[in-house]
Amino acid sequence: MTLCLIVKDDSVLLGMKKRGFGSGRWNGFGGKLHEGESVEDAAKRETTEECGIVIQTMERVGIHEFEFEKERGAILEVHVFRVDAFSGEPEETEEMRPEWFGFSDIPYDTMWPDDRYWLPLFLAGKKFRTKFLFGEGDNVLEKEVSEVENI
Ligand code: 95L
Repeated sequence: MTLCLIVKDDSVLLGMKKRGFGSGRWNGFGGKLHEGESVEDAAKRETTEECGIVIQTMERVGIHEFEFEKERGAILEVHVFRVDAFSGEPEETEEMRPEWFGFSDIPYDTMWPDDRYWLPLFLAGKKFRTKFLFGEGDNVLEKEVSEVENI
């Protein structure tokens, strides 16, 4: 899976997910890979589908291993990209309502509960690897967050 965080000056673009997985939360953009598709292509495709932005350049800055207690053993691998050049203006779609948030104004209380542990590293320009185990209500039961030189 892919997760794109679009950065402009000291703000990041998040989307309020209107339906499906993660709805009611401010998410990054992205999703599952189609068959035969690279992670980069999937990241670009999903971002355009979800908010109209066309990615020009991006860098892979993190990788998450997410596991859910009710489905132990199945690891969801999520590649995180920082997007620093793009074209187009964010537009609302059936899936997402995009909005810019200043780095010091991130709505952690309305985001996936893991975000508060790694998004500060992202915003500081660091690279990272994480593992999270989620329980009931996507509570964080276990976490490992490390800053790395190379991803
Ligand atoms: N900005 N963060 C996200 O969009 C995000 C964060 N954590 C997650 C954990 C599990 C999952 F399935 C999805 C996400 C997720 N989209």
